[in-house]
Amino acid sequence: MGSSQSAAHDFRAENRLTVAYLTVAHVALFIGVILGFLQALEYAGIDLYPRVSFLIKSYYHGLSLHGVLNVLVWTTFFISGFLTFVAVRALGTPLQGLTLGWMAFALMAAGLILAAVPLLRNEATVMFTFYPPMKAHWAFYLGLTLVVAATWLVALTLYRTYSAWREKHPEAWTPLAAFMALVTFAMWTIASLGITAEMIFLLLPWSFGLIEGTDALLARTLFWFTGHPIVYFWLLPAYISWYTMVPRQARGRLFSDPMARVSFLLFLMLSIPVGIHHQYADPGLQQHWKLLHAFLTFAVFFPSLLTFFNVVASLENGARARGGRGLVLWFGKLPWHDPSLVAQVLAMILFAFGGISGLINASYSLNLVVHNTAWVPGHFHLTVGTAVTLTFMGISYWLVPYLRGRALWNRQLALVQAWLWFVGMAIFSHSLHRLGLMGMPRRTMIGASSYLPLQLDWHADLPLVALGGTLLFISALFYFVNIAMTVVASRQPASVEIPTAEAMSGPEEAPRILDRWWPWLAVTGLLILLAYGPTIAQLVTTTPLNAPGYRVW
Ligand code: HEM
Ligand SMILES: [Cu+2]
Repeated sequence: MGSSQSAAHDFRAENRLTVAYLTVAHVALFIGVILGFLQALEYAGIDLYPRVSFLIKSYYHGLSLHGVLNVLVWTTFFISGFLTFVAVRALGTPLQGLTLGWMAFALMAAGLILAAVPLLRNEATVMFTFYPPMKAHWAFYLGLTLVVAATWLVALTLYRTYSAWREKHPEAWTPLAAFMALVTFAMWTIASLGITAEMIFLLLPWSFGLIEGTDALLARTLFWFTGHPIVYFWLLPAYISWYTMVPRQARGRLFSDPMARVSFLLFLMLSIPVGIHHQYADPGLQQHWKLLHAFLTFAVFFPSLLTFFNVVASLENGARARGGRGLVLWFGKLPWHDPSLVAQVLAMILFAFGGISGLINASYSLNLVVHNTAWVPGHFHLTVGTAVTLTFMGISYWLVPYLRGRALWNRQLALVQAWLWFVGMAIFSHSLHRLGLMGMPRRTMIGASSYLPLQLDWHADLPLVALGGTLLFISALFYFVNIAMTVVASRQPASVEIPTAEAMSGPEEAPRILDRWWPWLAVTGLLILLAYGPTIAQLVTTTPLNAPGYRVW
C-alpha cells in the first residue's frame, strides 16, 4: 500500500483485528474474576467450591484458571489488540501484513484453546507459574508456547509497519506512542526467550515423555528470566495510555516527551536482568548474583519514578488550565466526570502503593519476611490487578465505543465501577498485606487449613478479604454489563475522539540517539549477559535433570 493511500487510510481492517483481541481478552477476564471471587469468599470461610464441583474440582484448580486467565490471557490479548491500534495510527501507516496480523491472532487463539483443554479438565493445576516438578499435561505447555510465538508475530507486524513508515520518513522522530509500542514489544520479545527455552528444552520434552526428569532450579531461573519483565509487558501499555492519552483527557499536555522516551529506553534495558529477585529464597544460586539483581531492581524503579513525575506534571497542567490552584488542591479540578480518566487516575493512585510494597519485595532481606505470603497477592493485585487492569478498563471506556461506533451505554455506571474497584481493592489488598505480615501463606486454601483456628490474629482480616473481593466482583460485573450493553444495546452514535496528547516539550529538544535502536539493544544484551550468563551457564552444565514429575492435586 502506498503513502498516498495511507493518508486517507481508515484503519477499518486493523480495527477488526483489535476487536478480535479485545473480545477474547474480555471473556478471559470475565471467567477469571468469577474464580477470584470464590477465592476471596473462601478466605472468610464461605466455601462455594462444592457447589461448582462439576466444573471446578478444587480451590487450586480454580486458582490456576484465575491466574492464567487474568494475568496471562486478559493482558496478552488486550495488549496485542491495543498496541496494534495505537501503533498503526501513530505512524499513520496501514498494518504491514494484515494477513500476518490475523495469523498471529489465530495462532494465539489456537494456543489458548490448546492450553485451556487440560486446564479446564484439571490436568494442568500447576498455577500460572508452572513450576516443575509439578507436572501438567503437555497440551498446556504447548498451548502457552504457541501464545508466546504468536506475540512475536504481533511484534513482527509492528516492526514491519515501522519500517514502512521509516522508509518514507527517514529524518522524522518516531511518533511517541509508536516508539513506546515498539519498545514494549522489543523488550518482550527478548524477555520471552527465557520461558521459551524452559518450554522447549525442559517442560515439553519432559511432558511428552522424551526425557525422564527435570530440574526445578533451572526451570525457575528460566521462568523468572521472563517472569519479571512480563510485568513490564503488562505495565508499559498502561503507561502508553498515561503518557500519550491521559494528558489529553485531562485537558492538558504531556510535560516532557524526551523524558518519556528515556524512561521507556530504561525499561528496555533494565526490565530483564532483575528476575532473580524472585529467587532470593532459592538455594543453589550464588548470593552475589542475587545481590546484583537486587541493585538492578532498584535501578528499574527509577524509570517508574520518571513516569510518575512526568504523568503527574501533565495532569497538573490540565487541572491548572481548568482553574486548579494550590500545591495539591488542583487535583480536584481534573475532569472527575470522565470515567475513562477517573479509572486511570485511580489506577495510578493505587499503583503508587503497589510500587512501595514492590520495593519491599525487592529488598534482599525484607523479602524473606514476605516471601510466599499473602503479602505477594496483596502487592500484585495493586499492580497488574489494578494499575494495569483498571487502566485497560478505562481505555475500553473510549475504545469500545470508538470501535463500535456507539456511545458508552452508561457513563454514571462506569464512574461507579471505577470507584468501586478502587475502594474494593484498597480493602482487599490492605488485608492481604497485613495477613502476609502475620505469616499467612499464599496459594493456600486458608479456610480449610488445619492451623486456621490457632491463628487468632488472622481472624479480623480474613472477612475483609472477602468484603474487598465482593466489591471488586460487583465492580467487574458493572464493567462487563456496560461494555456488553455498549456493543449490543447502545443506540446513540459515538462522539469519541482518540485521545492524543501534545507535549509541552517535544522530541526536537532531545538528542537524536534517543531515536536509534542499536545502542540500546546492545546495552540490553550486555546487561543480560552479565546478570544471567554465569548463572545460566552453571545451571545448564551441572543439571542432572533427575527430578521426577508430580501430580499433587
Ligand atoms: C474480582 C477481582 C479479583 C479477586 C476477588 C481476586 C482474588 C484473588 C485471591 C483471593 C487470590 C489469592 C489466592 C491464593 O494465593 O491462594 C488471587 C490470586 C491471584 N490473582 Fe486475583 N483476584 C481478582 C482479580 C485479579 C486480576 C484482575 C488479576 C490480574 C490481571 C488477578 C491476578 C491474580 C494472580 C496472578 C493470582 C495468583 C495466582 C497464583 O498464585 O498462582 N486477579 N486473586
Ligand atoms: Cu519481579
